[in-house]
Amino acid sequence: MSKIYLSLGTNLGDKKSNLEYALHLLSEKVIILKKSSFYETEPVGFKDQPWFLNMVIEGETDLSSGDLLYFAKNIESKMKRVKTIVNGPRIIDIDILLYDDQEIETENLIIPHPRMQQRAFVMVPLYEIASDLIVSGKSIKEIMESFKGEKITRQS
Ligand code: PH2
Ligand code: MG
Ligand code: MG
Repeated sequence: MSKIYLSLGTNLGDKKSNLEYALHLLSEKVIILKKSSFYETEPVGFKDQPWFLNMVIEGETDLSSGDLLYFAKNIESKMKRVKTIVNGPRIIDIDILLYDDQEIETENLIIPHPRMQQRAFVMVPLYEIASDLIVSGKSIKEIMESFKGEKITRQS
């Protein structure tokens, strides 16, 4: 079994149901050990779109990193994700953040996720469920110190 961290995000339709359905589909091949709260987050990258609902999970899986990517992409297709603009609106996005302590760089997968350290919508929920985690040699607290007010609120 490998320990994995995934980031989930959605900004179309019933966002909470989208996350819950994605978790349900993920649970077919991923044992979900921890779930962060849901976070309402300001869009990063492309501003003119609805706010996102984001969360992070910790899990275990027998899938290889490549198979996990394929499995996650399959869930996105099953949920009818349509690719429009880069960083644009989506019904569901499932990104692999970490896979054990591995550093992976293939044509379609880089782990640790190359942008995770810049994104409050990833690091804040990750801190909630794994405050002691070290990412590329840095504590999450250390990483979060460089954030500049990207708006994010935990849903009650
Ligand atoms: N995902 C992106 C780009 N921008 N912004 C927020 N707030 N949440 C996301 O999940 C997100 C984003 C690309 O995957
Ligand atoms: Mg993404
Ligand atoms: Mg993605």
